[in-house]
Amino acid sequence: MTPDSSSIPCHIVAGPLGVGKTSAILSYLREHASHQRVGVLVNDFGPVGLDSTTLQAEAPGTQVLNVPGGCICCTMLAELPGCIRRLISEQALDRLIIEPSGMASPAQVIDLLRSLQDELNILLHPAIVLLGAPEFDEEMFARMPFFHMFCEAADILVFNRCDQTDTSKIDRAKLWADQLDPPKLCVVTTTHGQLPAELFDLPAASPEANETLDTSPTDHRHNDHVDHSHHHGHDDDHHHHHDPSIHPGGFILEAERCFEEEVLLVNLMRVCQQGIAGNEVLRLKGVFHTSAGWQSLEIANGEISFRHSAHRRDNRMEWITKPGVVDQAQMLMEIDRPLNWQEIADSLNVN
Ligand SMILES: Nc1nc2c(ncn2[C@@H]2O[C@H](COP(=O)(O)OP(=O)(O)OP(=O)(O)O)[C@@H](O)[C@H]2O)c(=O)[nH]1
Ligand SMILES: [Mg+2]
Repeated sequence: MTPDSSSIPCHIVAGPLGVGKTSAILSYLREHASHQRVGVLVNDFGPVGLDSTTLQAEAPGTQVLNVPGGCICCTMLAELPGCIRRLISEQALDRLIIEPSGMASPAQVIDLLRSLQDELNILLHPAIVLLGAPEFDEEMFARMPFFHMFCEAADILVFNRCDQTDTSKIDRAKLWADQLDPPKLCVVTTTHGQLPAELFDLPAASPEANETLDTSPTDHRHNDHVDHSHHHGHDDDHHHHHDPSIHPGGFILEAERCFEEEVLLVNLMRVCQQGIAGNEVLRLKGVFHTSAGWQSLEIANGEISFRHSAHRRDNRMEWITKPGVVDQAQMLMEIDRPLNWQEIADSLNVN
């Protein structure tokens, strides 16, 4: 059975932590949400769901649903069918976009969605997978199962954050990607997740196409080869890809609480550079009511960024640390700690 023509086109936008998945979805919504009813399902790594907050604030007409956290790499699989049912029962959708957590195996999400196509009346379109152009390294990509997992699952491979590296690396990445076997449907280089709109109109894979193939780039059989070997102690039969030394955390605080902007920024800079109590902060994102208005603050790829946010409902933040856990109280103490100017001067080597 194949889904009929009324099926809702369904797109997966996957990729490692902080690579630009939400940016890519936002970029699509900015262009298309005024004339399409788009539903977005986001599976954030943490317990709070910052991405759905951002998407809701920046694309107000869009139906956004957060697939709640739990085990950071596999919750989505259990919750996904129910969440899709909820989204499509609330409103007739022209398109459904799914952002799996950067810790999730995209192949597992694709397998699940494929098996649900008829039941949910969705039609799975080519999987869009983003990788960071600055991180491109032929040897590392070939050697590390983590990158393999993303590359193999991609039908459309996107090298994002091209503004953060030089053109020779971008050219090398593209050349490398063009030679992958089976070949990708399309390889794109971009910044801030800006994708050509046509990518979302590339046809879905048909089972027949998978059987004929010489170049069949939409062939998903390669998903079978993804390494599912890393198993770590759940009593169900899920196989996990995430490093067990990676720990998510998060909090939500009332909107009335107002943070000093300067204090937040300086403390976040320290947290980004030095970590917390021997733990590296791999990713952090939050929206805060600050003395300078509502701000969205992030640590991604070892850099801090901040901008105004349209969110007003509450202060919220989530993070991932390694190798130890950083709990809510500890994180709050770190980011709201009174500034010690002597310590700051020392760390900057200023007398
Ligand atoms: N300089 C630069 N920054 C980018 C680019 N794309 C995204 N960013 C920034 O990188 C940070 C992470 O981007 P997101 O779109 O949230 O990434 P994500 O993959 O959804 O992150 P997670 O859902 O947490 O895994 C944000 O601060 C973005 O503004 C890019 O091409 N260049
Ligand atoms: Mg995201």
